[in-house]
Amino acid sequence: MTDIRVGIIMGSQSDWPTMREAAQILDDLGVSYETRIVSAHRTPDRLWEYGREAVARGLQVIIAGAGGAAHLPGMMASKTRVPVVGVPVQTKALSGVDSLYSILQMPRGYPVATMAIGAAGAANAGLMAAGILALHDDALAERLDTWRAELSASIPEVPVDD
Ligand code: RP5
Repeated sequence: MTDIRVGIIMGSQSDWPTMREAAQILDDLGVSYETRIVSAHRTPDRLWEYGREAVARGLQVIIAGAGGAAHLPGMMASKTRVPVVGVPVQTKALSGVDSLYSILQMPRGYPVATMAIGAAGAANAGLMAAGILALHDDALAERLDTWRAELSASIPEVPVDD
């Protein structure tokens, strides 16, 4: 058992600029996490082992980001009951719509909570993970409420010229 509560996994090093948005949110909110490159296609054994050990290691949420034929989140959801939050990474060829469709349309029984394409989706994955953990962590719930209130307060009421 580890005190790491969230696993941020991604199909490639090239996904990290997107997935670090999730890590940043978890840093801001004081949530412990680990980061790993786990590819459904290039390292299937690593994927299987990560999923097989996730519950025993104490992971409570897995954020999984991938692009293109983005099978990582769905395959991870098939291997563990730890909730999987999927992040479709934006691609050059199809702008991430390929990633989105690959992650979104799971068959009944193995859900993936699918976020928006790209950086906003990765940041929201961090917030989704924090919200899940906050259900049983009052201090985190307070930090998340403060984070949300600060974001809300930062939005101007009146638009200005550039
Ligand atoms: C996917 O293929 C990865 O998640 C990544 O988004 C995409 C491209 O990977 P690289 O060729 O950049 O390693 O498996």
